Parts: sequence; structure tokens; C-alpha cells
Amino acid sequence: MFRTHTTKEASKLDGEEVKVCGWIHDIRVLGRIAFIILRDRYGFAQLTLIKSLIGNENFKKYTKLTRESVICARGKVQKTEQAKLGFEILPEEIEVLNQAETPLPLGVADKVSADMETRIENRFLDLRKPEVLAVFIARSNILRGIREILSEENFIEVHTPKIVATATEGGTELFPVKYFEKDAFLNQSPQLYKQILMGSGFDKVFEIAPAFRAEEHNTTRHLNEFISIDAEMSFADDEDAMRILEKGIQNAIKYAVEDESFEMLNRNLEVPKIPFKRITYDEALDIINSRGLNMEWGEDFSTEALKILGEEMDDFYFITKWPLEIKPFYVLPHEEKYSKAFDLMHRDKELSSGAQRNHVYESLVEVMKSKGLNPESFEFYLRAFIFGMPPHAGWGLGLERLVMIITGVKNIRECVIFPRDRTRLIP
Ligand code: AMO
Repeated sequence: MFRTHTTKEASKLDGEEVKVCGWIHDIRVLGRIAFIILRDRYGFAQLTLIKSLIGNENFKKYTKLTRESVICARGKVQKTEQAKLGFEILPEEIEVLNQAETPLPLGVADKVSADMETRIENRFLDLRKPEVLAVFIARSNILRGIREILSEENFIEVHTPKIVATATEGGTELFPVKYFEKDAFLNQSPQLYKQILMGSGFDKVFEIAPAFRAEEHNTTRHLNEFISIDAEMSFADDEDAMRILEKGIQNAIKYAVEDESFEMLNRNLEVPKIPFKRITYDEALDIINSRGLNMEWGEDFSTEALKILGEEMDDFYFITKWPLEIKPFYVLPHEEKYSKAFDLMHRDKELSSGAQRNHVYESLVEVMKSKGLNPESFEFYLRAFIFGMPPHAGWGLGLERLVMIITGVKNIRECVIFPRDRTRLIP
């Protein structure tokens, strides 16, 4: 057995013998006594080395070990008020499993201060920092919270192809791939497939998978590969879809904040109350223009406009009833120039967009044409609309945008283990 206890398990004991394993976070030598701070995923343990107890040879050997080396220590745990952690381990034996070279390209014991590039270059080391790890524990808990709601609501988890022949969002932001003798692309969104599944009678589906966008802009909110959480439900309208989404967000936050590692993030976040406020696009426009901006009806919100809205609204809110012309072809038209589309916002940031969909073949084709799309290249999708397609609604939620908001990190790259941005393909 490599270890008998994690540092956290050991911290609860007094007088028992344990074997703990991890990385050397720090070593301090004070004459005839030395302290090795051992780190594992669960916390820290102080190994107290007393020269007279472990012998000159061993004392010399252990105090020469380098930071970030991997060791196992066997010894007695004892509670002590002198140690910062409230306990210490008096090792009888230290086994070196892997010696770390010096100097380290990135200090692990230092607080996060290195620039993003250096951090990502040395990501395996950066991820050893407890406050960096805490972001990924939150990410995992966020996913658990959302999955739980979707399962309770009877959604089936599915996976749809990521190598596809056509654009989903009808845009140009596609990565081409060679597919034997054919040209193919990496999918931007499972949109068309999740809708087809409504025609297949799956009733409620969700997918949590990568989405690829060849967007050129290099911002703190955009990735070229992100995780899209997509849901689609039948015999449902935009309001039904929003209700599931806000429940999912609420539960995600609940799970994230109740984990003890969340404290590492120094963030005081309350579980939001639902329902979130809904305002229509027109109401949002009025708010923005009443604050001195001159936004025309039918325009998308500028960064400046969203800033104003973010100041006026609660943390989470929906913008509903969007002009049809600025939403994708698949949203359901409503009252002539409007649609049943919505966006979920957090202050000035878009978190998710969704809609009740247009399930009427003729109308769908007409909207496609009006947006300059060729219905022929969407034949595989459109076929599902002529043999029995129920009314349906759904949404797509960017996981990393949600993780950003919940953990409070400022750069979306910090929410991905190995981010893909405009310039980065390695590691
Ligand atoms: P949309 O294109 O708005 O909608 O994307 C949905 C959500 O995905 C996230 N997102 C991104 N996150 C990081 N980097 C990016 N480059 C990026 N692009 C998008 C955002 C966004 O709100 N098919 C529709 C969804 C639907 O109607 O069901 C769609 O993809 O959080």
C-alpha cells in the first residue's frame, strides 16, 4: 500500500501511525529540527524531523530534498498547537518516490502571480497550486449540480458527432478538417442534432461536450474549444426551457459553494433565488437608451450597452423576446418581427442562449432563405421536420463562462485545464 491516509484523514488523528504521500511544498531547517510541508490534493501535513530521533544521516538526507519532490512518510501523528495546521507527523522513514529538479520553472508554493502564458506553459505545475485546483473542483461540482437537475427532470444524456459536414450556426467560424476524400468541419454546436432527436421522440435530451469556434478574437471570455452544455425538450416553450436552465444554475452554485475547497477562492457567493428576472429585448433597449446611449431597435447589445444593463439588473437575468433578425434561423418567430429566443445574462456577460424552436418546416425554410442560407445543405436536418416534429425548446450554456462567474476568475483560460485560444495549441 502506498499510503494509509491522505493528509486530511491524518489531520483528524492523534497518536496513530500513518503513511502519507505527496509533494514537498516547503522545507525549513532550524538547526537540529526541520519541517517538511507535505502537500496532497486534500491539504497539507507538517513532517517534523528531529535530528536526535531520526539520526544524523537521515536528517542530512531528508533536508536536502528538493521542493516538489514526491515522497511518502511513515510515522506517528500527533495533535499540537505549535504547528499551524494543528497536527504534525513525526516520520520514522521517508521514501523518495521521485526527485524534482531545480530550479522549478514555476513556483508552486508562491501565490498565483505569474502571467497567464507562463502558467499555461507550465500548466502541470500551475495546477498543483491549491487555489488553481479549487477552480477545477468547482467546475466538477458545477457539472454535478446541472447533471442532477437534468436527470431529475428525466433528460437523456446523449452524444452527437463533432465532425460534421455543415455549419450549425450558419456562420463562418468553422475549423475545417480533412475527412478522407471529403471536406468536413469541427462542430460549433450540437444544435441541429439535438433538434433532430426531438423528432425522434427522445422528448428531453442533454449533451455536455466540446464545441469548436474558429473565432479570431482573443479575449478573456472566448475560447476556440469550450464545453457546451446543451438541453432540448419537446412539447415545451421558451419559458419551460428557462425554468430548467435557472434550476440547473442554482443547483450548480449550491454544489460549488458548499464544497470546502471553495474557500480557497476567497469568494463570497450566495445561492441565487429563482426565478431569475425576465426582461424583454425592448425593455432592455429602453433602459439602455434612458441612460444616454443611442441604440437602434434590431441591433445586438454592444459591450457598453451590456455594462449599463449589468448595473441596472440583478446578478442573473434573462433577456427575452429578441428581434428575429438577430437570432439564428432555428428560433421560433413570434408576433411578426420578434422571436421566442432568450439569453441568460450574469451582469454584463452572456452565459447561455436558447429559444423555443421553429418546428414548422415551411416557415423554417423561409427564414433560412431570408438569412441567405441554402436549405439544401441542411437536408439531413430538415427531413426530420416533415415526418412528425413536435414543438420544442432548449438552450446552450457555456460551461467555462459559468465557471468564471462562480469562481470569480478573470480570464476564461483559467477555467480550462489546457485552453485552446487564438494562438495556443500546446500543451
Ligand atoms: P451560442 O452561440 O450563443 O448558442 O452559444 C451558447 C453559449 O456557449 C458559450 N460560448 C462560448 N464560450 C466560450 N468561448 C466561446 N468562443 C463561446 N461561444 C459560445 C456562451 C454562449 O452563451 N445553438 C445555440 C444554443 C441554443 O440555442 O440551444 C448556441 O450555440 O456561454
